[in-house]
Amino acid sequence: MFLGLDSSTQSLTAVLIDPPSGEITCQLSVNFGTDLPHYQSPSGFIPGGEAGEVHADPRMWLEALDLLFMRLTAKADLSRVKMISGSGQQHGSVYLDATFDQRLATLDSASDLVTQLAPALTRTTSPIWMDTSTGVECAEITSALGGPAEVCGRSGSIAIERFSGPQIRRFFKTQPMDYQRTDRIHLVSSFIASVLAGKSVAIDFGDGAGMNLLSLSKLGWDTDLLAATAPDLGTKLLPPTAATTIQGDISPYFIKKFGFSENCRTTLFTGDNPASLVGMGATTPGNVVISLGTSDTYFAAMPGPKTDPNGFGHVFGNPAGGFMSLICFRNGSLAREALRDQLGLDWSAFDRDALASTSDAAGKNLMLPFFGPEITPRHDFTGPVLEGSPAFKSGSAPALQVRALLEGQFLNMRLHSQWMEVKTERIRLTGGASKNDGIAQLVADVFQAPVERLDVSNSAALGAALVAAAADGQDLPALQEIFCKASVGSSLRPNPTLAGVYQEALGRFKSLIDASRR
Ligand code: XUL
Repeated sequence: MFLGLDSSTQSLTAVLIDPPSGEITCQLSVNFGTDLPHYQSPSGFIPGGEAGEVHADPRMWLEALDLLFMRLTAKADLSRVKMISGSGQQHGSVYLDATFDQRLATLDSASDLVTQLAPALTRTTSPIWMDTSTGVECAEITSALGGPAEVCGRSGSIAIERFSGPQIRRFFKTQPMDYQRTDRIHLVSSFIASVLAGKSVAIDFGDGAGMNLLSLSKLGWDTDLLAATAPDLGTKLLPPTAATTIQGDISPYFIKKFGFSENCRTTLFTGDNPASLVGMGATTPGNVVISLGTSDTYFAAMPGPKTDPNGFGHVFGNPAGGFMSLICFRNGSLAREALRDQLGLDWSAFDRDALASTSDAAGKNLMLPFFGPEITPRHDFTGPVLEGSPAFKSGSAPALQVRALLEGQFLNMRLHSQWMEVKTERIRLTGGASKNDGIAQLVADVFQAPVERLDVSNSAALGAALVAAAADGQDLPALQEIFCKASVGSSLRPNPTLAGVYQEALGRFKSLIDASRR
């Protein structure tokens, strides 16, 4: 059996797979808010941070690991696990002193992880991906490198507030003494991987690319970015490596305490988005995952390290080899719900009926679907922009607005993923709104690609379990065929007669965006 772990914002999840039977044997989570209430982090982070700071308590992640394994022992025979891999919420960073490795090497199974490892923390809390406090540091790194295009061309993203490099720089500036006594900096992923391996292990290319420090062309730390971020940073980071790299045997702590076998080995961990790419069965170029959530995300495998000339999208390492894009759209469900409430519609009217009753209007009216500031494209929109018939613009035909909003969201995704230059062959749709057949059909029509939906619920932890199996020599595409199947009856084909309609609408949509951002 192979075990995948995902340490996400709100929970730590385990997925155990048994490839010979094709079964997910066990799925289990520890919820940080409800299971570990003493960290006072109901949603996984410490509430009330100032000036855009959003931090989490790394001790909570350690305690969750002990608790998760304790619960797993009641459900599964952990001595059968051959390999463990995992993922973590991206960008979060953990700061440790020179005692960390010694502590890992001598963990006592009679005690717990928090008691033994917390004294090594040089920063008691960890900034996570929701943190927006590093605008100044982003500007400093950008100017040291000579502009955003340079940072993006090298690292796959312009300097971004939540990315670990700007966060490390802020730590160095605000707590220089603590920075100085920091011997090792980990991401959430490599921190948990290190605990399991009983030694500090490297950051992988998937999560490492979310730091504004990794050179995509060299797949090593970029010395200029390191220098622009903080002094001696290169000595505090291990050289980055592929996620499938085996680290060796699991730490004796876990063998003694939870009954893992002495032959159980562990790999590097990766970011939750790269792991999801694996768990959604989308690691070969041509496959795209669209996740419809509070914010919408679009991620897709890419053969080479191309970067977004506009600097909106991100490029990370693909755990299966090559690269992947991640493009976030802030106005996802936020915009869908805003329009629904504005028009006083319920969900069924919002989706199925509105789309079915307006099929004649496909691609005719345009809406820039931004109810507030957007990051793709980056602009402080104050409300949607409408162009089309008087009935549409006045709001007297609400169904037309629903159609234009959804079309606008998917045209915007299509427009802002063109820089990847990868033909979309199949879209795997996930997230709340993906269950809706009308919306799923619209995605197929706008992209002119088949759309599938999956039964997978913990795609990052499943992806990690598949990475573990792949590291053990199993064939990843064959495993994905088994574990990442489209759910029965969920597949939709595009309507080819709409190809020209949406191609033409895309051009008008782009002109409207360009005019609105001027
Ligand atoms: C990606 C990002 C989030 C985190 C949290 O850039 O910030 O998706 O990985 O899950």
